[in-house]
Amino acid sequence: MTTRFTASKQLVLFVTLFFACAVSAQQKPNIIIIYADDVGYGDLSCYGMTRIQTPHIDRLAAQGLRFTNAHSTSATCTPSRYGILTGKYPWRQKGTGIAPGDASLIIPMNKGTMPLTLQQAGYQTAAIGKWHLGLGTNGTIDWNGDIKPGPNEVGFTYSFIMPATLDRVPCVYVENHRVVNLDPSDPIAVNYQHKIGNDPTGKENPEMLRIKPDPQQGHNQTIIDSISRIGWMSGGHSARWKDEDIAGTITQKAIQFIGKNKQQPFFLYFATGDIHVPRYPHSMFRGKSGMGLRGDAILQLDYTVGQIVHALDSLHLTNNTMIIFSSDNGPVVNDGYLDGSVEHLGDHHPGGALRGGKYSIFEAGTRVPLIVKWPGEVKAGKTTNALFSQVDLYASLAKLAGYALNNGDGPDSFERLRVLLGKHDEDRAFLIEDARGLSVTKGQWKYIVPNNGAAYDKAVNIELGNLPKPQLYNMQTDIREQYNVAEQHPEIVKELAALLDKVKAD
Ligand code: NG6
Ligand code: CA
Repeated sequence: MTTRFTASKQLVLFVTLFFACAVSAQQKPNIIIIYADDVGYGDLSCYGMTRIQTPHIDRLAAQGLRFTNAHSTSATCTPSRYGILTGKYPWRQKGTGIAPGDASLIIPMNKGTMPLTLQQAGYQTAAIGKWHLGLGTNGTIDWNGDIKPGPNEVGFTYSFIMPATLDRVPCVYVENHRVVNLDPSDPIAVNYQHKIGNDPTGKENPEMLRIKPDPQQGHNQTIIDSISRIGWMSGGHSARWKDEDIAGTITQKAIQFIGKNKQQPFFLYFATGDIHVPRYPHSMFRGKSGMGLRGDAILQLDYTVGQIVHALDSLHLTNNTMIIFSSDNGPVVNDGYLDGSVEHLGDHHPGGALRGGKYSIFEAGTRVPLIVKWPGEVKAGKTTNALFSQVDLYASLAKLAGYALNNGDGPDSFERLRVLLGKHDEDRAFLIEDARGLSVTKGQWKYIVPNNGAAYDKAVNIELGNLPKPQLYNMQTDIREQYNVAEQHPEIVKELAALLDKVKAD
């Protein structure tokens, strides 16, 4: 009798605990960040693109919140990714510029990161897609053995990545610590100083190429999948990716991860290769946009977003999943390959009404699309002009997960969950962006710190915004940064310069 009583009490306790866990697990929303590459402010039809339609991304906006003044921390990829994942301005740390394909891991392992914090809050966490934050330590990566430290050492429980950019060797996927499909008898070697191995290069064998590199920009080293890249690679032939399969491959991995974790909270950092160069989307999209390969890549990106949304719908996860869509930096049309995108651009402005583009301290360098969808919690169809920075996602998502940041973690990340959920339109107190130099935006004013960089990059045809004297723009009346009013408002220049000095000293 006593035994039976105890057993049934245990059962009740077990059932209660089980439901308690199930309920609390359900209460924490899944989080997916879809981080596109080089998508400009004006590149999506919900942000004014008229030449092609991006229905799946537009639907996110129609069912969620669309930001019109959201920024990546930087005008290139590596630093923006560093900023979003660590909640720290990349310019605080040396070596956070565009990373070569054999760079060491630049995210410190002894500090909190967005994925680590979410993991501690009970999430399964995955990095799938483009990494470009370095791997290994001290300049050594064992491509044929365990590749670490990497994403799994900074908070991701699962990773399936392209190590750097699509235009940099090695052109292989790395799943957790290992190159996928590597034949040990054909080991990989990578070199960024000189040629290694016998694989043809773009320089020596241009007749083998499907897309010509721009002679002004290099990209004429080892040929992988009929496209020459930055850097030399030998071996690993069975592991090399096919460019047209990248989007499908990483989307499948993302959907598998979602399916596997459908009963517990998950965080997916899904970094697409689109629309970075070299652009060689699947034949489903090639030639379909009428805008050349860049437009075709936008169509592929949109389709990818649709696939993720569809997977969530079929698994009944839609209502409990927050999707954040954004881009790592502004647009570029010719970023090293003569792929026809310049010729087919026509009247399309990838940066919308904004000046500059990728690499630029002008607005189009970092003001990017940002859309948040979470049915029930985020009001459908709202637009906000709140000044917002991706560096704040870390603290905001930690708050969402019910987890307080440890002291010193995410030092530049402000908790702005209410703005992210569309419950408030408050501007960030100030915004700091970096390209070659730094800029500070506060309220209507944007101050660009004097610097000696080139004003214009001819190879990519982008105004970089560098000037050896102070620049001040009134973003409310002059969103295109046409009229430098620094001389008329020396007190504002002084105030913003002092603000920057203070933030630097923090
Ligand atoms: C640049 C490359 C460009 C691209 C970029 C990184 C040259 C001349 N240009 O250095 O092709 O790879 O780096 O892009 O090498 S990012 O979006 O990953 O920052
Ligand atoms: Ca990028």
